[in-house]
Amino acid sequence: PFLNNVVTHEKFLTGAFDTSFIDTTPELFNFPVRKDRGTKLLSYIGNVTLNGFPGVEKKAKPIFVQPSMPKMDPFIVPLAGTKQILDTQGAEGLVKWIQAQEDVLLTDTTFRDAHQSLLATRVRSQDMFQIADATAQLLHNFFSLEMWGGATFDVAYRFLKEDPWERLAKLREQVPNVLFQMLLRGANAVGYTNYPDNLIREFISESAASGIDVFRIFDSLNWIKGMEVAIDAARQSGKIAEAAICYTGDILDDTRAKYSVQYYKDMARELEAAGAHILAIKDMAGLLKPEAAYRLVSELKETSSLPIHLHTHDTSGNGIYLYAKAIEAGVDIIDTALGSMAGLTSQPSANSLYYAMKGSQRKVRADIEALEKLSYYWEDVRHYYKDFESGMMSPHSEIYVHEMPGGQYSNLQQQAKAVGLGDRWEEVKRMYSRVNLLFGDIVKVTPSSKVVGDMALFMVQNELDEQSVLTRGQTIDFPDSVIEFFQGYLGQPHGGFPEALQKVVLKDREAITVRPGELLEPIHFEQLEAVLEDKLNRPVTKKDILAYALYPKVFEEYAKTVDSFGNISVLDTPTFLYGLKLGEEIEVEIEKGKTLIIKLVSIGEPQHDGTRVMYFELNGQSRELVIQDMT
Ligand code: 3PY
Ligand code: ZN
Repeated sequence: PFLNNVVTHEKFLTGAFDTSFIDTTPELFNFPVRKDRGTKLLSYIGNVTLNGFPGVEKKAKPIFVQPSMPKMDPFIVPLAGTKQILDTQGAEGLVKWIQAQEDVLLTDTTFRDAHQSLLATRVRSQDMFQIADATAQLLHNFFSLEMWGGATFDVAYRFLKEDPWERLAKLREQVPNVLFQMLLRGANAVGYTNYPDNLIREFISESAASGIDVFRIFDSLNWIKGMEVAIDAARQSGKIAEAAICYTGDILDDTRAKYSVQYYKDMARELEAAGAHILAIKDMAGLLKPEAAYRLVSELKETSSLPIHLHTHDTSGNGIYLYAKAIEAGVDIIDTALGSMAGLTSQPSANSLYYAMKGSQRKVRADIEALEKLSYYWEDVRHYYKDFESGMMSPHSEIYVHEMPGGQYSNLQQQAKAVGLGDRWEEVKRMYSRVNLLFGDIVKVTPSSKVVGDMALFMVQNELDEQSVLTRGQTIDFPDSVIEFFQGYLGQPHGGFPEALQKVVLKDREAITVRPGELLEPIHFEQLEAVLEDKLNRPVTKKDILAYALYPKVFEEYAKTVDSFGNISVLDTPTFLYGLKLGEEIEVEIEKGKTLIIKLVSIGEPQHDGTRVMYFELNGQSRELVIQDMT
């Protein structure tokens, strides 16, 4: 399907032809019109300079300080770490090693959840690559780096126009010593809908082969059946299956008996039986109060022999306090972010936790100097992404009431603005907790949290309350995500669906009670490969096919952008987001040892067709480009 010219044609290359073959095979002389890499980069820079970047206020490019880099000796090889334990002793060996540690071990979430929760997932690979060598040395004694999965996979393609697999591969090269961890949404993989089992298996196997060591697997309704395939696939790949219990409600509140300590203990037993190597308590909204953390960790320690890994968000400001209580109760591993990327909707700060626990019985395994050095770097880099900050300025104790996950808050706020409800945000938040109760008090985490958010917006927008939804429901067209949820396509909630509501939402549609993966047609990877090669007119990789299977439209859009602009992930972030100032010159390393020097010389007046000529210098040579001015 892709070009078959003299450079690629098998028969031509092997010489197995007589000269008539050349006359009868005209496609031998079809050559694609290819812009060179330099010109493609200039087109991107020209475009972003004139037209701006989506979600970034269009203004003169700010002056950013050069991020503070820890001074490292480039000849020092990072010390061996947990990665070497897994590689030499296998999953069981690693689990034994965790259990033998007296110290509290840390996971750093800076490369994933921290920026997903603070900066709408927008941190680019470049900013990670710059600090990765130093991270390998300075965090060598960490349990893991959470650096992939969750929303980072689709945001990389969708907004950053970069390949998440390349992020993984390059970081793996730079960080050979610490376990890499990803967040996997069970049967929803890194997406928002259930996928066929063979896609889940292939995705996990390819991720494992590309460098992921720990798969934190959860189901958005805590439905074990939705996690089993992924747990099995992670085990099959020789990696760590970390199965998560999503924490919701309040075990200390007797009026919320649905999510009791017993409920979590039963779940822990089932996850251990399903093959988990580690149990995660995934407190995705930050609802776990300090005393509850003590109680839950203690009880789970009694129930299960697995190590316990605790995750929270610091939205309420109580994060360090609850971690201290969990540490007292014997938790094994804790998720933190580097100081400057911590707090609020992100994870609690590793730096602060270090000091908080100093002098207590159990030590937090970290080097405070190392944490501070890395934190300075991220403090500077965070400025690049200012426009993606949520605007939350201080701890929000109301999180205990609305129960919205850390990563959802700013997203739903954006969604509310987009449908004209920006000034009714308080009402939307209250409605969010009312919808939760209307749905029967469900676990809320991607994608079930999105269903609750969609319904809350829908109800506020249409002036509906619980009563009118039920009485007038037959005449209401509910949002698609709500219909799919009540059809059982995200799985089954604990305690089942509220029947009366399910009836009015579904009308004459059928609901399923089996695992959606059992009903979905397996992906035919060869067929998909042919389709994708045809669309892109080039050979494709297994990774491309997997991304296309997960997000067909997003991947195609991404491929189109790469076709026009080349690999723009090589640009520094200020240039990527703002373009160049007049007279500014930058160096771009497009591959190891190959650097382009790019300068914006001047911008021509707008033409009658809405274009402008932009004058650059590329490695000292003048270049002119015609760019559409869309402002
Ligand atoms: C995700 O699924 O992306 C999450 O971070 C859930 O908490
Ligand atoms: Zn989280």
